[in-house]
Amino acid sequence: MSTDGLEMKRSYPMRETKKENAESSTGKATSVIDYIVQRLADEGITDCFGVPGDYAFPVCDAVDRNPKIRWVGCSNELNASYAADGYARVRGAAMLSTTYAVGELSAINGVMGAKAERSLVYHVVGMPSYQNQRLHKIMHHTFGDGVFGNFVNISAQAACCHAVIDPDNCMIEMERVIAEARRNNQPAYIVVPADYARAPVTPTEVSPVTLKSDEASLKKAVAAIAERVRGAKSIVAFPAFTVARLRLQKEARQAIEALGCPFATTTMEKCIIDESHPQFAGLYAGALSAEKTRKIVEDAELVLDLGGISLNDETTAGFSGRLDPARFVSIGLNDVRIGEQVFGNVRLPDVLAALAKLKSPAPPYRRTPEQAQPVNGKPSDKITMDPLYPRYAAFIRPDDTIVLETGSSSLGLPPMTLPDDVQVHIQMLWGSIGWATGAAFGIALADPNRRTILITGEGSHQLTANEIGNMGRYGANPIILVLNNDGYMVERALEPNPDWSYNDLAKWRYADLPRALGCADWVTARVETLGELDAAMKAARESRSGAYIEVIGGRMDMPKALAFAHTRIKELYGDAAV
Ligand SMILES: Cc1ncc(C[n+]2csc(CCOP(=O)(O)OP(=O)(O)O)c2C)c(N)n1
Ligand SMILES: [Mg+2]
Repeated sequence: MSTDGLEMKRSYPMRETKKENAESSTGKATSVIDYIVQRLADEGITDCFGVPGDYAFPVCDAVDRNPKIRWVGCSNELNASYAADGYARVRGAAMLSTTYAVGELSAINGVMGAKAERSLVYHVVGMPSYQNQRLHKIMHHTFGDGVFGNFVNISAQAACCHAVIDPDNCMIEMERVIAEARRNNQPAYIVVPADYARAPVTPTEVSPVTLKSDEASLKKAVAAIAERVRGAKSIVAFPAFTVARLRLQKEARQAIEALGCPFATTTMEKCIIDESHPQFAGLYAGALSAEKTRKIVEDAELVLDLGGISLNDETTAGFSGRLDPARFVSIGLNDVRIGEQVFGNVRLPDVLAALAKLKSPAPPYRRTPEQAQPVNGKPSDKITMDPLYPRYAAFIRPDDTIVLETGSSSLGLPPMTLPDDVQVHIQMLWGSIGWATGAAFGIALADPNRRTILITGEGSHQLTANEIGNMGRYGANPIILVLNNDGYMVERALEPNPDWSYNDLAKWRYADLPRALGCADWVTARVETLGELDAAMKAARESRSGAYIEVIGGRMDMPKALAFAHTRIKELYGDAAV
């Protein structure tokens, strides 16, 4: 995000701008909604994902006439929220626009996911006019009770801060929510009555907040970390997913290089630093980790958590690891915690910069490079998981962005070593299926210089597959790999009975979807053998437009990690499940 705008004082009204000519002025003072949209554009946002609606017309109009932001129409609000989440992960922040109640409520699951996984989405909602609210009119998209605040309270739960905008509070509230959203890197909910949206904004002098550490607190925190580092015979660092959200990968790498210690990642941080890095100790997933990785992590005297890793049931393979919280130094976005000591008001970038100046007495770690996983199988072989994931890994290139869906795919691909300069996005904590298809759209638009590769199961894909139409419409050219294994395999694996009817699906003709959804120039294929898969992947790579490959897998053919999860049903779901 550009921070230029944050340093200067703002004194408005600006002039209303027209899309055709950014400089032209109608002579009218800036409207509330033009101000809001421009202020978000100042944050570096160039696309607004959403679905229009009458209460939101002022928002949509303002986006349409603002020369800095493009309207990106989505098939529904859930997809739009996923797309905005994906876009924010790449660009630092995103804008989502939905209409009152029916729209915003449909978006809520996606915005909640962005909150859980710290992705900064500005959710801007248009609501019935202040006049009609004041008169308690019976309006559409309400319960017909003249009450207008009940959905605001719900949407606000999906954000870290919110503001109900009027002309007088607009400028102050915008600075407040932007500062708070950036502080937490979580969504902000901005709701504006339609008549207020069109009213002129009240000029107010505001100073945008710059997020800086408290110097004294930072000094103390760094001294305390340095002491722990000096006293530790072995250290392991965990760069957290938040490092990627704040785009601090370089700073985290520099800190790790200065310390010379090994670093590990959980699946949420897959490829956050190149996996060829000599200090990379491997993927940590509790008992599912390689033995060497597990020893480095679990035996380390000091665990440096850089950004707040999420040791949840998914990243730890059902809490199967042995991690002692007393050994942790936890560096969050805004504080540092060491045992019972908390240093508040210190920012992650400042702590990382200070760590890059520390030296550790622990012997520097250099890993022994391993062989890449071999690509096996004959062209005539049916596609099974063993040869599938090494093939995907060999197919992935530097500059690719991988979007991984929850399901068997999110267990199959992560153990593969991937090339340098690959980005991986996964929604592992919130885990809402369908996310990856929607997010892939936002991710593809956020950085068209990288090739977006979506890897999803067909069951998840059914939730949001209609977004493919908009991928074609807006010129995104992802490669989509859909594993069709005749149902919700991950669920079949997590239950004693794999044959419950609720894990079956309608049998779609997946490879026909792009054509039906308006992407007639996409490369499409339905593949059953390894040879067909190889040929289709080659064609996909060569295609300048999108590509869609339906990969036919076995109904119960699962990656190793999933078979392991099957043995930990009790830890995952409690005694009653077994
Ligand atoms: C919104 C939502 N609904 C339901 C679930 C529960 N769920 C988790 S994984 C999954 C099935 C995924 O199946 P599929 O995408 O076909 O992947 P597979 O494991 O078969 O490869 C379901 C239903 C969820 N996580 N999110
Ligand atoms: Mg499936």
